[in-house]
Amino acid sequence: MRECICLQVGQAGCQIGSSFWQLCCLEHDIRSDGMINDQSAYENRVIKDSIRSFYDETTTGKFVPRTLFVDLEPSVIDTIKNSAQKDLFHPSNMITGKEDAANNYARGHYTIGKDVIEPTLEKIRKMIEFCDGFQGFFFINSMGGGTGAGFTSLLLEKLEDFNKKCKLQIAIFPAPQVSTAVVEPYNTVFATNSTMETTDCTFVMDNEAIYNISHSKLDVERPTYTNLNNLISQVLSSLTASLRFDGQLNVDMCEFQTNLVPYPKIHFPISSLSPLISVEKANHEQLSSHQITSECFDANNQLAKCDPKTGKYMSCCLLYRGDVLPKDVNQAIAQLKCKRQIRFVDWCPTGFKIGFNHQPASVIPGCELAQVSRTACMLSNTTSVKSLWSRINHKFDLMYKKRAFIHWYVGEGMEEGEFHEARENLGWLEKNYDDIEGEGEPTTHLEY
Ligand SMILES: Nc1nc2c(ncn2[C@@H]2O[C@H](COP(=O)(O)OP(=O)(O)OP(=O)(O)O)[C@@H](O)[C@H]2O)c(=O)[nH]1
Ligand SMILES: [Mg+2]
Repeated sequence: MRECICLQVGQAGCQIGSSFWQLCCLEHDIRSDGMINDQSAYENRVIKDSIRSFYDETTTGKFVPRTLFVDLEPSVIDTIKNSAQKDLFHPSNMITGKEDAANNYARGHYTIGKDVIEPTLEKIRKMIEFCDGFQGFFFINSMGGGTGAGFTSLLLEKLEDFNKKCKLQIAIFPAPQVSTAVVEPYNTVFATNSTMETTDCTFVMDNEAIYNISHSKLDVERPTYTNLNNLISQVLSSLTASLRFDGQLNVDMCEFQTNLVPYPKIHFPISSLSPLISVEKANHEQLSSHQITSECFDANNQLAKCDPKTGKYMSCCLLYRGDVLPKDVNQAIAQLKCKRQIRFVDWCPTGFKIGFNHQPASVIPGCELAQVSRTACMLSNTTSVKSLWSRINHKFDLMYKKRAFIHWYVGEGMEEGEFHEARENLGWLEKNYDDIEGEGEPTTHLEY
């Protein structure tokens, strides 16, 4: 058995985690109390082993998500404890403190976070001990929140010391439409800087692009976090499907990293989904494998706001679900590779990584996204993501030039030098994407 552990940190992490597990349970036919719906299938051992990569099975036949919720304040986790999922998660896998990090990375990392880090690490150690063949972690957290950015960075640093297993991260980047604090650019720069060192691969989920998809493509007038989280969960579900279902070629978490990360620190793939159609429109459209493949390269289907036409792809993974034939996909890819608008670096491997899962993707009841018979999710490492870094760096600079809000961070144990260092590293990151696009090699600073 190759077990994964999901770690959801802070408000965004916990809320997205709750949505992801709802979707996961639907896909595996698990009820909100953790029991398999179709008990006869369960008794006849039709339930496949792979499900145990994400769930622990109790002696009474209950499937308990192998997951830990952590927040420095209790309200978000209390809401989950009182929701329809109240019997799903193990209560001792929900850790809360008394007081949040007040949007301050330094509070999450240096002061308030200190009280919660030991119980969290202790719990993680126990969860790993309970595994037969632990393979790695999935982190879910915001980069703009005090807990999501600061505490997650602390946790990742501490984990480095005792567990070298794979660390993948789903990182939520801030958007003006749903922003909660002016200092989010500071937190995001600190968290990204830390993540460059501590994770193997960080998937960029940009609330701005996700908000736009929800509004423009799915006709939600004023998207809420629930709407955004429905879309993020779809990516997470595709990303983990090969680990959760039997009979897949790709059964190892590290395979994503091997395929998507050409240099250790150039590890920030973006994702796209297709089709993105609302329930109302679904009856009028049935997209072919060729169309859904081609749409994955469209900026409007990306969960990150950047223009793929201005950059070059270094690598792509295409994950299909439902009624999709490999020969159709191969044909679609061959055609796309000839298109001038889609550019690749000279050394991009000729074959894309492709995954098939014959079970169609599910959608959470009430979700605005239509359930269709075939879908695709693309994960790609593209140099166009540099525009995201330059937007964040620019916002950071506007405040930092005036030394605005710095006292809040210094007051919580941070040194002013850390501002300079983190910003410099993000500058390097931006420059390295430029170098790669110009067909140079990244500078030594970003190599081992
Ligand atoms: N997609 C998505 N983004 C969220 C959600 N909740 C918060 N965010 C975003 O996350 C950032 C704020 O971080 P939070 O996760 O709320 O903060 P936190 O980690 O709880 O940290 P503190 O409350 O400061 O201790 C903002 O950019 C929000 O827009 C959510 O459920 N979904
Ligand atoms: Mg919070």
